[in-house]
Amino acid sequence: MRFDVLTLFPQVIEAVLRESIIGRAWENKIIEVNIINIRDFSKDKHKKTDDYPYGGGNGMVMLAQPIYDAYLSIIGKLDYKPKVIYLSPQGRLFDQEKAADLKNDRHLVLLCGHYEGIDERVLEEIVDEEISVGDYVLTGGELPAMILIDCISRLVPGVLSNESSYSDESLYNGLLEYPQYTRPYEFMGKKVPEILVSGHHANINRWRRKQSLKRTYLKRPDLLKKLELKDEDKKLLEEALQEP
Ligand code: 4HQ
Repeated sequence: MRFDVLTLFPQVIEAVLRESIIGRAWENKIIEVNIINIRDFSKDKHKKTDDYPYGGGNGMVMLAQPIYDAYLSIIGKLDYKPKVIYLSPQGRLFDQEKAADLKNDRHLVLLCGHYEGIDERVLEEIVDEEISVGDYVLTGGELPAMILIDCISRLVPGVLSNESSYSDESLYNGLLEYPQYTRPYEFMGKKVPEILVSGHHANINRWRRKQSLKRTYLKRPDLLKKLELKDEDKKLLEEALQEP
């Protein structure tokens, strides 16, 4: 999986993605990340990357030319066209399903805007898809781009240490995660649920499934409505809701 990020803040992207699990995957070449500084493609003697909006109004608009040339510097070396994504509140909302879908693209170019936005003409020219990470306004597309990279990368085989670690977790199966416990056995007078120390794995799995169903029903009923529950799950959920 390869990501190219077009940004005015390359150090921000670099600093965040070099850390932790994604940083290790990058280091180990399980994923490839190229961070392209749009400013490097400015033809202006002051390295200007934005200008006042035609028609007036607040803020600045990013220039088309440096973005277009940065894009050409990527595709010039390729014999295929990577998917170009513009992070914007106008895009379709990003979710786990979209992440799984984008993983199949193998090469994504993520365009991060700042200020009031980007000259529409370069967007029309290079952008394949607009994606939003939520219905709120940010100062730039860098955080959204990193959300996509983080979320898609962890689906790439070898990025998470344990292959199965994403397959049984929250939202992958459309449900919320069951509660987790670690040592000590007792904290603030509260003991770990007895079943988890029983060593009976079939019962533990049943209990976890039940907790996932219950939590999803209580906290995110909207997620549950998207699923077609099997009879077994319906029974578990009914049981769960009768328990204190
Ligand atoms: N912005 N999801 C405005 C976002 C955003 C979002 C990024 C702010 C683009 C120009 N991007 N710039 N929400 O709020 O993706």
